[in-house]
Amino acid sequence: PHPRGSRIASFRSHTSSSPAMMAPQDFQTFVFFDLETTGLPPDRPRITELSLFALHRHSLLQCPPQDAPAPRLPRVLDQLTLCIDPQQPFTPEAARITGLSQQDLEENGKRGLDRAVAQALGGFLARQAPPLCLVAHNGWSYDFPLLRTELARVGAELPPATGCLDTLQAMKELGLGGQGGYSLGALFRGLFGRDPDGAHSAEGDVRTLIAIFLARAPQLMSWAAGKARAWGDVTPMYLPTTDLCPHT
Ligand code: DCM
Ligand code: MG
Ligand code: MG
Repeated sequence: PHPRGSRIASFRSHTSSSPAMMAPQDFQTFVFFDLETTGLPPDRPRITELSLFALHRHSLLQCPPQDAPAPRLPRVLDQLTLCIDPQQPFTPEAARITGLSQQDLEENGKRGLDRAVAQALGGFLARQAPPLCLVAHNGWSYDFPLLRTELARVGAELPPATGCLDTLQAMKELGLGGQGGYSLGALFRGLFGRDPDGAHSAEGDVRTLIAIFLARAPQLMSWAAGKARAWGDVTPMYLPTTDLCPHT
């Protein structure tokens, strides 16, 4: 039933009412992910790096208490990290915080976000025990809409019933913020008393997100069971105006 890899028919919701909510369910796999990009939404950003770590609920619930200052990730996890030529310049701020540049990606022979990326992503997700929930910090406002835009560009889609959990939203609603607020860095500092490693690298941010999630796993997983949204209800960040021809 999953139209993986098929062309997108439309962006309409697959549910007729209550577009933000899915039927409550216990997700088996949580796929933590983060995107690095060329800029912020008004810049119509392109993806420059993506990282996904898939963890089964078994590991998320069995993980021993995290001892500051060295969070340990569960032993059993799958990960996929890719660098991507955005085919457009970075904003100065995006280049500064990520340490990437279009020239650097080009010189390393990186290719654009093509169908091979969509297929790798689809294959990675298909290996995980369903049902799946994607997890991203500020995901509803940034990572999910942008990934949908970029997949649309190459005529690819994810299964519409895939769950989407925004940990920024969840932590706010659950009142789980640190003293410095709800940013990834502030939440990590509140728990572990130091800055996270690898900030603004996709893999670094995912590792930080998992460390935070593990400290609150039962609460966040039950929040996800009732409040995750469906991938099919994610509105793309913007619609690509060019590059829609399947030349890749
Ligand atoms: N970003 C930006 N300017 C900021 C924060 C983020 O342009 N002040 C863009 C570039 C990052 C992307 O958002 O690659 C994702 O942010 P983060 O590294 O927090 O995941
Ligand atoms: Mg991010
Ligand atoms: Mg990041």
